[in-house]
Amino acid sequence: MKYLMASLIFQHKNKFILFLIFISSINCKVLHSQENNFVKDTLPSCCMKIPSRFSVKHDSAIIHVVAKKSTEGMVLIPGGTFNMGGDNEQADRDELPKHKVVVASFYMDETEVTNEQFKQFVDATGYITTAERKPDWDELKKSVPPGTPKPPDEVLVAASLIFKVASGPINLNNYSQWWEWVSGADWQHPQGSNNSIIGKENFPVVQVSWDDAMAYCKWAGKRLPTEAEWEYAARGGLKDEIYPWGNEHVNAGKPKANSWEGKFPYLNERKDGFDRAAPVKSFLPNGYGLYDMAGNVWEWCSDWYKYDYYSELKDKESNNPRGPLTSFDPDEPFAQKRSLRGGSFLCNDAYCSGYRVSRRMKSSPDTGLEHTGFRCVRDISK
Ligand SMILES: [Ca+2]
Ligand SMILES: [Ca+2]
Repeated sequence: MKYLMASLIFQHKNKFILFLIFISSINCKVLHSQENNFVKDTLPSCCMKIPSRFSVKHDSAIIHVVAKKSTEGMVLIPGGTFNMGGDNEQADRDELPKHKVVVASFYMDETEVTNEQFKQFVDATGYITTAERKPDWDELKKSVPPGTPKPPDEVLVAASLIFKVASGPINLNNYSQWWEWVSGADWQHPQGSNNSIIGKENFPVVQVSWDDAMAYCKWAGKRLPTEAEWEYAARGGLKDEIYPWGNEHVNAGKPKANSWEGKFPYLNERKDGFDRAAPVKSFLPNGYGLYDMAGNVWEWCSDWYKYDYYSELKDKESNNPRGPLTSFDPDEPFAQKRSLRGGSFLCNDAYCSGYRVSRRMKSSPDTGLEHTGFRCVRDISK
């Protein structure tokens, strides 16, 4: 969501407040009025988006050190065939149509990558994450509408996006009301410079971009899962069910995932015990032994995001699909985006219902957020 660049005009102390009138209006009104063949109704997507940050030059290719290859902390996901895509009436257009997919066996991290694991990577490589680098206007302007003016230097600083609780009921079409661009926010300071991960070694690493996740995977001798692998694994061996544990609603019975109970984004009832991220393994695993495949933090996948990709795969059996060759999100047609899966501690039925196994999310590969992390996979043969 590169459009936010033109909209970052307010500064309060060290916090830059996202002022996304441009974005919100483009997403829900202008695009709608400019409707072309692929946009029939932008509203559902408008109600489940997450923001993106500024571009920086990528340097993940400099990672040469490779950790000792191991499947420790991973589980074997036995290959098979499944129906990929939406399982209930909450399914958005990008989850449809359901289509048959064959996935080969692979290993998958049983948890989201933790702060402790990511620290080992940074200590070994000296890697500097996207959020710790100053945004690069030359990169950024490639992804914004032509003619977008360069923002003032004071907003072109190392920063990232953190969640802020709203004071009361708000229009859920404007996520600038609960996302804030904060100087000093990064993986070691998920909520800004006054916040740290000390004592949270077993929490999922967040504020990491897709580029950061790819760099970690390269170091670890692993890779990011494809969307097909991720969804197949999330289903845990169940067939055509809504959640990793079956069809019982996320808020019914005992807590099954770290989500948002109550009224989003201003009243969190914390019935699951956590108002933000939780330590990994705080809830029961799915049938494959995978934790937090629903909720806690979103997880980057390797695929480009293209909203109508599934329509290319309908009525046939796809063998280990790797995603589309190009990205397209009609909500933000200038931005190239990667896919995210699984939902986060912010998910609820009123907004994204991201804890459903088929829910797809998207953001630009240089984006880090307080509710976004990743986990890795490894091929059997390696
Ligand atoms: Ca929670
Ligand atoms: Ca997760």
